[in-house]
Amino acid sequence: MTRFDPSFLWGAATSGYQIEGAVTEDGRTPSIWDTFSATPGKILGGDTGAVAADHYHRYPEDIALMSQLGLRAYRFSLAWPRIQPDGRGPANPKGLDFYRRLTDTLLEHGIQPWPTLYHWDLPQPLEDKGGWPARDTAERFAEYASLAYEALGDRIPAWTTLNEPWCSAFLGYATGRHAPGRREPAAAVRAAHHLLLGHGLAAEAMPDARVGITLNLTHVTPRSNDPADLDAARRIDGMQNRLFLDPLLRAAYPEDVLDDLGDITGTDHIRPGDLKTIAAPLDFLGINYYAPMLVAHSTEPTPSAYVGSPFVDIADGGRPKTAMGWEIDEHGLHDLLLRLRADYPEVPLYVTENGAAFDEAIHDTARIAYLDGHLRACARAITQGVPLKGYFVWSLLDNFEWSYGYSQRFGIVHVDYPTQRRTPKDSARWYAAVIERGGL
Ligand code: IFM
Repeated sequence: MTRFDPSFLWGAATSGYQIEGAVTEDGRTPSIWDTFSATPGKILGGDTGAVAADHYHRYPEDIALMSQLGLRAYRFSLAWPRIQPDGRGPANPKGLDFYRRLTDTLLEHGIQPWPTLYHWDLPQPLEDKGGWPARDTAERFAEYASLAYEALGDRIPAWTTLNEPWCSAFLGYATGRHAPGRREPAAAVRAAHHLLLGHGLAAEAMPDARVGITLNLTHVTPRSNDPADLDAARRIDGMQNRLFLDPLLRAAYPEDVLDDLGDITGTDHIRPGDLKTIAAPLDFLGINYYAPMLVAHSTEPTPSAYVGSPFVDIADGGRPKTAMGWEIDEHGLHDLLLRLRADYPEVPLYVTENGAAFDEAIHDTARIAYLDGHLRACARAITQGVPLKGYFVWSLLDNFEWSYGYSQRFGIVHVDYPTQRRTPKDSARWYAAVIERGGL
């Protein structure tokens, strides 16, 4: 049997806009995702998060389910527009009350609450003032963090500032695939910096808290040893991984990436002292891993999220794929974990998301195989000295998968949206057994 240490933290993850619904209740105001999903043509099928999995009302039932599955931790996100509806100023007591009830119920069931402060739902008034490309948003984020920390700090064992700032910056402001849907490469690069700065300022605003950040990282391989392919892979690794890891863990942006981006935006938005703020010691690093990337040089320019690197092609590695079209390769997770250990100062690691969408309803054997493979990859990395302390499956519930609407189901628990009935899939039962025996 592949065993994990008894202290290994077994969890599942969700996020606010993807499951809560109740978007106009108790003083919540629109976020950029409400605006974006109300814009025709942005979301498959015209879906929105207005009702989602109705978790805002059904959280007691959902927590009872988590308890039956034996989860030790639950990763969720706080909706900024519930807590601070204008994105500035005083907290909305009703918004905080919801998260107090949620965290208290989790604690009553012996489940650690792991909130993320920002999982993409920027209050619309802040986007109207410039969004993440504007430096002020980083300051506002720290103010919001301090309100959340003041209200909930006594019951939270670990805070995550941001989820996947790469997506917020480059899908939100470069490709426009995500809210707010802007296509402004230079703004995207500034957004990336201000997100990191917001992380650092928020950490400062939560003294004594255990604080980490979650990045969506990948393992990048060049398609060949041809110098052009090697350069393409360097660029993608730079934009996807090192643009975030280096400032956080080495207090410096990678020079080669700054060079790649030089013509796009320059570095004036990076002020003296910013990198010191960003690189304040992390209590943990969260890793969201789904798929590896095989990268090749392309002779034709292709617009993509990889601002400054148009001549790259994300190649098909020929492996089986999930319903999202993402290649399945657990070795990528193993190699990524070892790379983090080799290239960066040691910091406790958590896989804060890993999972897959498949077109299977309840008998989800493909998901079980995916999770089993990736957990084995984690176990191998741990035996090789990687300080991996926990794993959160994405996702607890089927939910609103952003621009794909409800067409993609990542949950280990099936949600029948018309009735909101929850049914644990085979993978949920399998995961519960893994947790109970502490291994595979
Ligand atoms: O659903 C998302 C989540 O919000 C962030 N990480 C990736 C997941 C699957 O696409």
